[in-house]
Amino acid sequence: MSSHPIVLGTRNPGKLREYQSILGELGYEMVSVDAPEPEETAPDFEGNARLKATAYARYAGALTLAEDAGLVVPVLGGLPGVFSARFADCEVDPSLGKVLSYTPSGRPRPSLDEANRLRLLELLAGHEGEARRAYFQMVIAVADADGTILFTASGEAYGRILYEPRGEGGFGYDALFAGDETDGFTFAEVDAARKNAVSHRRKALEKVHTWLLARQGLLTGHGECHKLAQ
Ligand code: ITT
Repeated sequence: MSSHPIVLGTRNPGKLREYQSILGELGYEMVSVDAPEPEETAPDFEGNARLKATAYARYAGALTLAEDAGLVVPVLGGLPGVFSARFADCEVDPSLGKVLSYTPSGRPRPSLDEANRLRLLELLAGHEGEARRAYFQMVIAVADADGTILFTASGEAYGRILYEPRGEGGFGYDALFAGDETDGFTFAEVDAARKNAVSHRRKALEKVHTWLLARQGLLTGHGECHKLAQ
């Protein structure tokens, strides 16, 4: 299968690895871009995915994918949600599901990830059973070289939050997330291929793959894909 290069706008090496694996399997080659990190100012995943895709595409001058993702815990009013990557640097009111303030600590990603997991465990202390249900959500946006958004898609993965981390793989909250589709093993305990087969990222990327195929058909004049490509 021939390889099609696509730019991925992310500063997260964990995401890049997963894109390379999932889209690599489908015949695409992911190219990262060393652009300044856009500020994530939107209130929801879709808004942030759109603004990241636009910013990275303009920088790269090429078709670009970017996502915004996070862990949603209903008993915490949806937190950490769009604040997942920087949760430990936020002052929150979990009863309202609100972030009251955010002060960037500037710590490196691995220690921030660990602090994020600890913060989540602290907030869930005393919550049992169904109250520990959670899901990962991700929204991906595809932007054209000039930054115009061409397509968006979302994916979810459901599970529950454990009482302590398990496993060494993955990134972010994976060691705390026992997935329904990984038989209760955490996304950090199963190997990368098993996570990538059922993850929120996989589900959204399958929709992007369908869209890309439709677009290629449209560009080469084959197929009846005009509705998908709008
Ligand atoms: P970019 O914006 O540069 O892509 P980021 O890590 O800042 O990287 P997000 O703003 O989308 O990305 O935040 C996503 C956070 O949600 C991420 O840092 C993790 O804490 C968490 N997260 C998302 N997907 C995850 C996954 O598959 N496994 C574990 N944690 C995940």
